[in-house]
Amino acid sequence: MSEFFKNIPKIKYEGPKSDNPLAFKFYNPDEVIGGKTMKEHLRFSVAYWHTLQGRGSDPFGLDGTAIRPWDNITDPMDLARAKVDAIFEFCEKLDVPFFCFHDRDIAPEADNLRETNRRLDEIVARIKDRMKDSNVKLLWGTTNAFGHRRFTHGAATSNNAAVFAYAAAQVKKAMEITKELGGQNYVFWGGREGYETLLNTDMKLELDNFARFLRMAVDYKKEIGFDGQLLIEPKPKEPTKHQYDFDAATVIGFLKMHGLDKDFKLNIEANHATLAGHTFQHDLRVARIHDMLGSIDANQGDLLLGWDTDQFPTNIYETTLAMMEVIKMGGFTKGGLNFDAKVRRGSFEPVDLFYGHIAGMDAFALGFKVAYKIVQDGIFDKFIEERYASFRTGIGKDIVEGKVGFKELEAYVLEHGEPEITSGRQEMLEAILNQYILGVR
Ligand code: XUL
Ligand code: CO
Repeated sequence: MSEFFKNIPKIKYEGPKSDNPLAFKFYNPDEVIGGKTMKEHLRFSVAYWHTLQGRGSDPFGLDGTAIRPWDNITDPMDLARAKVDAIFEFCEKLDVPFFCFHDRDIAPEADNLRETNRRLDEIVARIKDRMKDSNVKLLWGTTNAFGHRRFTHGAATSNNAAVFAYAAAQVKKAMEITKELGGQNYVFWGGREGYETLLNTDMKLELDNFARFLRMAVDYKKEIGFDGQLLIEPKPKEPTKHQYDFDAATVIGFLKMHGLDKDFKLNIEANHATLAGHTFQHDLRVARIHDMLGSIDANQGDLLLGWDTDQFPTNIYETTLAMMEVIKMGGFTKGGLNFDAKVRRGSFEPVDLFYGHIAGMDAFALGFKVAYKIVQDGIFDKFIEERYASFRTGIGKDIVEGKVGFKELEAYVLEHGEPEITSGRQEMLEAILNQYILGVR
C-alpha cells in the first residue's frame, strides 16, 4: 500500500503553547472529561467529497488549483482504489475516528446502473478490507442525487417519475453499502429537492412525493435490518432558489405532518443554518428541543458572502455555543462532528488539508471544554430558571397545567393590575460568556 502524505507525521497533541502547526493545541484525544475521552465526545469525521474529491474549483475557475498526491493516476477506478488507501491514511494520521461519503465519491458512475453498482461493490469490498486492520469507521453514507444531469429538476421531487425511480434505486444501493460498512447513520440531503420557479412547479405533488420517498426509505431500512439513524440535513437554498428542507423547524414540521418524525433525526450544518437566516445555535436548539438532533456538519460560512462557503470552523464563540447544545442533549449517540468543510482555493497543497482539519478539531475541542464548564457551573441555566420562575407557582403554574382559560386570566389581571417585569440582562450574560471563553472563569 503506498503512502500518499509522505512528509506528514501522525499529528499529536502538544498543548496550547505549541508552535508546531502540525500539532493539536486543544484536541487531546485521550483526555478524559466527564467519564469519556475527547475522542469519544467529539466523534470527528472527514468528508470524502471535500478532502479527497475537492479540486479547489469555483464558478470562476472550474479547473481547480489543488495539488494532490494521486494526481498522476488517470484511470478512474485506479483512482477510486487509491483514494480508499488515502482516506485511511489521512484519518489515521489525524486520529479522526470516522469518515463520510456520497456513493459517487467512492466510485465513479458508469453508463448504466448495473455497472455503476458493480464498481461500488468493488470499492466497498476494498474499504471493508481496510477496516479490518484500522479503527477508522463510517459515520454516515449518503447519495449524490444532484450532480448528474438527470437530476436537473430534482430527485425525489422531480417532475419525472423515471427520475424519482432512479433516485430510489440509488438510495436503495447506498443504504445497502452503508449497512455493509457498519455506517452509523444515513443522510438525506435534498441536493436539488426544491424549485427554481413556481410557474412550472406542482408544489403539492412534489412535497407529497418527497414524503412518499422518505416512507419508502424507512420501509427499506427495516426490510434490510439497517440499524443506523436516518438523518435529514436542512438547507434553505443553493443549488436551487428554494430548497424544501429549508431549516430545522421546516423539516420537523414536514416530518410530523407525514408521521415520519420518529424515524428521522437532523444533521445540522452551520453554514446551512446561517444561509437560512439563523445562527448555528438556533437550528441546533430547535432540533434538540424536539429530541431530533442527530449529527452535525461542522463548518462555518462567511457572513459577508451569501453562499455556502463550507469553511473549516475556527470561530470559538460558535463552537462553544454549538457544543453547549450537544452537551445539553447528553452528547452524541450515533452522530458526530463531520467536517463538511473545504480548504480555500488558495490553500492548494496537501498539507493544507491537515491544517484545515487541525484548526477545526482544535476549535471544537476548545469549544467543547468551555461549554462543558459552562454547563457544569450552570450559571446560564440558573439565570433562565429564575427568569421563568413565574410559571412554577400561582397563575403561571395554572397556565402550564392547563387549568385556566381566557376568562380566568382576565379575572387575574383585573385583580392584580399591571405586571412587574424584569431585565433580560443580555449584556451581563454575554460578558460572562466571554470570561468562560477566555478561560478566566
Ligand atoms: C451540501 C452539503 C452536502 C451534504 C451531503 O451543501 O452540505 O455536502 O452534507 O450531501
Ligand atoms: Co453538509
